[in-house]
Amino acid sequence: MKRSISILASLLLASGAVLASGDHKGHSGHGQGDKKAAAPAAGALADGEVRKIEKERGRITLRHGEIKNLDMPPMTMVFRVKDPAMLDQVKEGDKIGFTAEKVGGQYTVMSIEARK
Ligand SMILES: [Cu+2]
Repeated sequence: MKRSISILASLLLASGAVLASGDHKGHSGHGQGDKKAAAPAAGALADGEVRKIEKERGRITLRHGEIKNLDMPPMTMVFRVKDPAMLDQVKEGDKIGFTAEKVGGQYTVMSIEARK
């Protein structure tokens, strides 16, 4: 009895391994159609909270979470904004999702999405 159980277990393990590799293959084949896999870092929104807005200078101070594409840990800092008009969408204290890139050596907010 014990013996047949262990045979069954090894059969299950073997079929599990086959299933896992088949699944993996399927994923790499789907790569292009999967939006999240296609845009690993640049498209990911970072979390932020607006601390200060300086529209005339095109700047925003954010308390932000990790920014993966910039390899930046959470902190509060000043960003430039790509377009000062973006600052009309938000006010101090707002929670936002945003994307940032280093443009001309300066950290620049490229997009802002208000969060409720
Ligand atoms: Cu930062």
